Amino acid sequence: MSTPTTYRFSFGPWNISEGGDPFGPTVRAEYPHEAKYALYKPLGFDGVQFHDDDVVPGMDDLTPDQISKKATEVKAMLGNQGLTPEFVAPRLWFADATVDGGYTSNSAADRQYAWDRTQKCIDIANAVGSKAVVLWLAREGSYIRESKNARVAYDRLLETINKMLDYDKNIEIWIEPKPNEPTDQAYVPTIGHAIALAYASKDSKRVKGLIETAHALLAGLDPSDEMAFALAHDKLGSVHLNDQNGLKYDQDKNFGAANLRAAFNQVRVLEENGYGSKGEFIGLDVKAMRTQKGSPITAHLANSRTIFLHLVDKVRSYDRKLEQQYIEARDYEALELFVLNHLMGVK
Ligand code: GLO
Ligand code: MG
Repeated sequence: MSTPTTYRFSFGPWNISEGGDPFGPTVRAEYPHEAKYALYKPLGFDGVQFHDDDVVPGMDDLTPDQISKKATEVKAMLGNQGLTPEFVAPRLWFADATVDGGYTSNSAADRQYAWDRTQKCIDIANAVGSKAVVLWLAREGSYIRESKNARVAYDRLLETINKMLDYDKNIEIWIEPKPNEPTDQAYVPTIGHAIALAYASKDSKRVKGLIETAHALLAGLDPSDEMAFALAHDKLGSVHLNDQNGLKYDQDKNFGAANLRAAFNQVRVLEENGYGSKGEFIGLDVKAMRTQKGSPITAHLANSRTIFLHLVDKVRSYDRKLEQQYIEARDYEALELFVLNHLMGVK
C-alpha cells in the first residue's frame, strides 16, 4: 500500500464559529461566511466541507434556478482560491420539518421534506463540483425509545440511500455515524452500522463512511479500530479528526488534545493503510474555544493540523523492527513503554 508523502487537509466553515453554545450567545464578532474561503490556503488547507446551506443560504425558499446560480458562483469562488469542495451534507436538523428527524420521522410530510432537501443537496454537490454527499444523521434516532419503530426506521434509511443512488449515478454517499446528540439514541451509531447499510444498498461501492474521532469515543469505541474496520472494506471516504475527553457532550477538541496516544494510533492506522493516496482528505472537525478572543478564530485548525503532522513524523520514525521483536516475544510491557517513550521523545 502506498503512503502519501503529503496529506491534504479540509474543514467546514462551521469550524470557524462565533463561540455561541447552548448556554450563551455568541462572544465574537461575526465573520462573513464567504470571507472564510480566503483563510483556507494560508492555514494549509485545500478542501472545503459544506452543508448544503453553507453553499446556498436560505435554499428552502429558493427556486432550482436560483439554487443552481448560487452554487455555480461558489464553485467559481473556490476555483479562484484553488480549493476543492470535498463534500456537501444536507442539513436535516434545523428546519421545523425535521424536529423529529427527516428520513425516519413519523410524519409523511416531514419525510417528503427530507427527501426533497436531499435531492437539492445532491444537485448542489454537482453544481459545486463535489463527488460526495455526507449523511450525518443528526435527528435520525429517538428522544424516547417508544416514539419510533426502529425496524421501520432502518428500512426507511436504506430506502433513502437507494433512492439517492438512483437519483445520481455517480455521487458517493459517506455516512458519518454518531451514537447520540442531538438524539438520545441514534440509529446509525457506529461505522459497523454504516457499512452494513452500504452492503445492503443497491450499489455498495458508492456507499462509504466518514469517521469522527469524538463520535467513536462517545460510542465507547477506539477510533483507530473503527478506521481500520472501514479501511478493511475500502470504505473510509473521509475522517473528522478531533478529540473527546470522556463520555460527555460532543466536544470536538483539538486533535490529540485529550489523548495523544489514541491520536498517534489513528495516524498510524491511516498511514499503514495508505489513506490519502487516492485523494482522501484529512478532515478536521474541531470547535473553536468560546474563551478565545478575536475574529476570525483559526488557531484550533492550525494547531490540530500541526499535531497531525507531528504524529505523522512519529509514525514514520517508529522503529518497526523493535515493534516486531516485542510483538513476537509477546512482551507487551516493553512494547507499551517503547510507544510511550517514543511519543515523549525519550531515547
Ligand atoms: C456533529 C457532526 C457535524 C457534521 C457536519 C457534517 O456532531 O460532527 O459537525 O460533521 O454537520 O455533516
Ligand atoms: Mg463531524
